[in-house]
Amino acid sequence: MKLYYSPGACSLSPHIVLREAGLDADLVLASTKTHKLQDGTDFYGINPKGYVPLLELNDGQRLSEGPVIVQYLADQAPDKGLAPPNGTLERYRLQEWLNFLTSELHKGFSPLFNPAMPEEAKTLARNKLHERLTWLDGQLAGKQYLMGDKFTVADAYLFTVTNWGQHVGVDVSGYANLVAYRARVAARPAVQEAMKAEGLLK
Ligand SMILES: N[C@@H](CCC(=O)N[C@@H](CS)C(=O)NCC(=O)O)C(=O)O
Repeated sequence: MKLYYSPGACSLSPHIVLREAGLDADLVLASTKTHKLQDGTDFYGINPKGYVPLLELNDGQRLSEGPVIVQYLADQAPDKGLAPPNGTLERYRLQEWLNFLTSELHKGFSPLFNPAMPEEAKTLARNKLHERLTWLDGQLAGKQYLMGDKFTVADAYLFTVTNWGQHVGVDVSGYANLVAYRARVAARPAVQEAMKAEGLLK
């Protein structure tokens, strides 16, 4: 398999999941700014949507959309328990988290990375994110991970998007449960390895 990624972008989530699952994949850097690979190949020719993450399967088929990719990867290593079995209510609970993370948090952060976005709009985006993070912090009370005691693919995603706060003026240090949770996730060997491989940690 191949994972097209950009350092620290939302593709860090499937990257972490690959390592948690013990699966093999080549990492291919695709710039989110130039939309080119390192050898100059136009990334739009590989993913017409132009964004990472993109997973190329061993048979050459390509899968996009982070929340789908992480579930695919989890299902390749069912013994690792990174996603509850398909068809169970718990699987829908996981999807409930993934959908929240992608539409409310991930895409809530996106305007803050856009240099053309007016400051007023950024303030509104930050306020909305704080509303979501306040709720999320309450959900993490008394829990090791989003789904309870077990790390799932949703945790790789939440960790990834909340890393962005420091770069775009969304201070998460006041959310005590989230801070403790982030430290717990950051300490996982697979997370450390993925961050090192992306040059995010020394
Ligand atoms: N809906 C996509 C969104 C992916 C996305 O927003 N990727 C960003 C990085 S976090 C990106 O590659 N942006 C560059 C672009 O859209 O041109 C998903 O959930 O995977």
